[in-house]
Amino acid sequence: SIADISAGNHIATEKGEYLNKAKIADGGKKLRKNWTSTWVVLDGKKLLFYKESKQQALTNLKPGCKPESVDLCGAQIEWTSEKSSRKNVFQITTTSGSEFLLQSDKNATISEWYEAIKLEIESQSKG
Ligand code: I3S
Repeated sequence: SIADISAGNHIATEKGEYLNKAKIADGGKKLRKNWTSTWVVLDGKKLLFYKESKQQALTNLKPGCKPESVDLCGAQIEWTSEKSSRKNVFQITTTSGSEFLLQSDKNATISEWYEAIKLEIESQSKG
């Protein structure tokens, strides 16, 4: 789904949706897996994970309420059936050694996200 995100005079059309997210490594260090439902926005070269709800993410521009921002530049994306017993899981690995699993029970939803993120990563690598 597509969300229109308005920030002052700036209106950007971005892709936003709730996905299940688990961060499994940070800076190369493995983390204990903890799945959470997160509002995810694809913003060009960045993937944004909001802790708050969609509505808060769309309207809340208060300092200190910034989303976790993942740099997709040079990142890798791949489907995985080994990192989780859940279906429809793909993994993003960043150049800084962070690893994220994203999952949705809806096939169409997760495929859309996989393709969108993959396209973004590939468009960057062409310079
Ligand atoms: O790869 P794991 O350790 O089997 O992942 C499971 C754990 O994260 C588990 O939490 P606890 O370690 O607190 O039990 C989660 O509840 C499970 O959902 C994880 O497995 P799945 O297959 O759902 O990713």
